[in-house]
Amino acid sequence: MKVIHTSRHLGHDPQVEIEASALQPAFEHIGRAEAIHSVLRADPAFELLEPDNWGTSPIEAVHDPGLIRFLHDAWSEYQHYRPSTREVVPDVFLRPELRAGMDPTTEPQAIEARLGWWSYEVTTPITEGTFDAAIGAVDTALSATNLVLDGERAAYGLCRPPGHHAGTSLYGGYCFLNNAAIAAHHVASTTGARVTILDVDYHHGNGTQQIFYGRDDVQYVSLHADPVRAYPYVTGFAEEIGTGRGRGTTSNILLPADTDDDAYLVALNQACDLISGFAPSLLIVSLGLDTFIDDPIADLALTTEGFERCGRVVRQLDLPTVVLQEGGYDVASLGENVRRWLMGLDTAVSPVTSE
Ligand code: SP5
Ligand code: ZN
Repeated sequence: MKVIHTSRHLGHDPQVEIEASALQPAFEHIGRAEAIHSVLRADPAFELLEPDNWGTSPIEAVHDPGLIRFLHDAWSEYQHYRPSTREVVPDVFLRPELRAGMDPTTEPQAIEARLGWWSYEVTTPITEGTFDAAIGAVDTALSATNLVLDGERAAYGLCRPPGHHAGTSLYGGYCFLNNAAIAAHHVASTTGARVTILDVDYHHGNGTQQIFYGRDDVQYVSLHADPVRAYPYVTGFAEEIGTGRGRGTTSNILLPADTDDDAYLVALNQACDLISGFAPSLLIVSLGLDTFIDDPIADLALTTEGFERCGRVVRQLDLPTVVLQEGGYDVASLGENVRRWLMGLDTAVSPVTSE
């Protein structure tokens, strides 16, 4: 299987995170992608390739140009405000309720205010090379997608930073630009094909859902921890099914704490039935491995063998498939978990006995 990877992700280098009200080492860090890269590089079944440069127009087709401009400027502009700041984070959130009953306002000028205009939380810092890394992750997604459009049955994009929490005009949840959404829109808009995004990250992909909520050409199916207990808390409920012409093209399947391999596979088969019903021409998988039993910020109980079974279930859809990396924070197992998921998907990678 062909794998797209770029070292540009090294520019995004957060070191600390406030989690559960305490300052801790960052969960989303360089070592994650390095771990996946070193496992795949060591297996001759995978061929590693660099992404092409796609420029900003596929990004502007999905995101507010103001968000892209802000991400481009933020780190260097913040240096004028506070020189030598390593990781730039908002300390104020400009919620619309601040102007309740008044006219809505536009993006403020001060950099410390613009942070709180475009972001919704504090765990997604901007470091010196974050913008280049985020662009590299989009290029990775588009290049992997292009391999599949050119006839590969499957390809994997080792995207970092991840993307599924980033919305049209919003970044957060370790995500800046929505790699999977940009790839899906690129396919739908350039080929007219119907596309499904299957999101198996532990967390609901609020950004991806928001971007396609009113559209009927891109289906969004997500399996995730029940937002009653899990981040992002306000999206991902079962009754969210899309709106207008998009009604019925969003599906959320909620998982209880401690869901194991067998229970997860039941839910994944349900998701696959919904995908078969939509009959897309291409599948994009938002692959998060934070459903793993040892993940430090999650509470499901999938195993490494379970991930290979998941890949096999998705293979039965028999669709051209682009797999894009999202979350997964148990770095010791992350590379092997990705490898086994991809082995399950691709018979060419490792012959799998029939079910
Ligand atoms: C791409 C992705 O997986 N983003 C996830 C962002 C989650 N950030 C907030 C995590 C809060 C975790 N707190 C749960 C406490 C369990 N110890
Ligand atoms: Zn996640």
